[in-house]
Amino acid sequence: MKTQVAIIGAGPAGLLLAQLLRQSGVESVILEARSEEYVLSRIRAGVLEHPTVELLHSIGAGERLGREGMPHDGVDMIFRGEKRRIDFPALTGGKKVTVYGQQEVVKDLIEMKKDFDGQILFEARNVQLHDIESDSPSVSFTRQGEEVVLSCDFIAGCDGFHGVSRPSIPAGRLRMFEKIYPFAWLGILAEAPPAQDELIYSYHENGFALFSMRSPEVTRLYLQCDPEENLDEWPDERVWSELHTRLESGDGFRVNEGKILRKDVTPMRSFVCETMRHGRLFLAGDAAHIVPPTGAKGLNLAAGDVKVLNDALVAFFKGGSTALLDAYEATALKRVWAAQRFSWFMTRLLHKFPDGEPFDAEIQIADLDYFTGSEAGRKTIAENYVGLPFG
Ligand code: FAS
Ligand code: PHB
Repeated sequence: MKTQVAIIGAGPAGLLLAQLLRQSGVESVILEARSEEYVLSRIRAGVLEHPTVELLHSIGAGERLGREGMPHDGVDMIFRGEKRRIDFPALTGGKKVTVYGQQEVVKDLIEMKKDFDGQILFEARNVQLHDIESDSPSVSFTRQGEEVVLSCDFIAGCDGFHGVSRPSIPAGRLRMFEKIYPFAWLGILAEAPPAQDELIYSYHENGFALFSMRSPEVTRLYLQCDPEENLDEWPDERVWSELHTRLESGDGFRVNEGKILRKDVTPMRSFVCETMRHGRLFLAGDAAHIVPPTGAKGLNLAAGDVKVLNDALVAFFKGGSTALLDAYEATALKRVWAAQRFSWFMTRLLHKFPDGEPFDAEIQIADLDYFTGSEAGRKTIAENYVGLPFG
């Protein structure tokens, strides 16, 4: 097999890159370890930034998003029982975000790739990268019992945090940074109409809580919990009781209860691999970085990476220039660190730190009061939340 760009991973990064490359007539093959059913079943991000929405529309992936996506003009933040709103359009010259589940984005992009050239090979096992320091790299894998070799000009490592691409870079060349948080998120998906139209982020003495949604019928909710939390100790009754407690704000708001369809624990870390390029291998998305979801940045950061990578690959294939390829790391990392900063800022602002000192907790309250109480503070949250420009 031969292609121009071998893409490892059919998550948002890999699928979006394939669609962007197609617009410029660049061929790609996506190798995905899991089945299509599994990929489509993963419940992850929920908020699309303004630039991500525009990018999806620009590649023709915005039709269902336009119909089913829920535009949001702001978020509420609660602390000490008081609810304050961040008005996005007023603070960012009209920008907003759109709530549209990551699995819906993935579904739309899989359909587009299948309709175009069908070059998404699901259940590609034992993927291995070869000769990434040469001008003729390749990828070997097993599929339907057959050993296959895919020759290519470039490899895009879009295979997430646990993928094979980052470890394919010589250890001595990897520049990595990591911060592990002393808490996790217990997330539920509930068959219950969202009790209000906008998201709520809540700082509470019991711990952080987030009210979000997926559709007019489905509510998405998160509770700060211990990283080693045992889900058996969280029966539905306890989950709902804790959510009501942590989201209380004296305005009569109360989440609607319903059948819990999913319950899972997501650990929290900040991670950056600054080596986003090695030879003909380019990393994008979670393969290169992880953010705590408090800033709703993970999926959107992946979109930013692949926009920059697409422009660099197209410049090479169409004009033979390597300038943008050589600048990929520096260009992508500028936005990566800006998103890391905001995600850390929101995480530090809103979570209860188990070993924090009383002084730190008072500073958190003072920070919440300032960043939600002053226009300057609200503006810094709004402009980061709706999304910084790509590239
Ligand atoms: P992904 O991990 O989505 O995709 C990588 C793909 O590569 C997967 O399909 C995987 O099966 C495949 N793969 C892995 N190894 C492979 C191999 N060896 N060979 C072939 N294929 C391989 N972000 C938010 O903004 N908000 C959230 O609420 C949020 N919640 C999250 C919850 C969880 C449990 C997780 C894990 C992440 C969450 N994220 C959230 C972050 C998430 O949305 C990521 O940022 C986003 O999926 C990044 O997309 P990709 O880089 O494409 O990586
Ligand atoms: C979600 O809806 O899954 C979601 C929303 C905002 C976040 C994180 C997750 O910051």
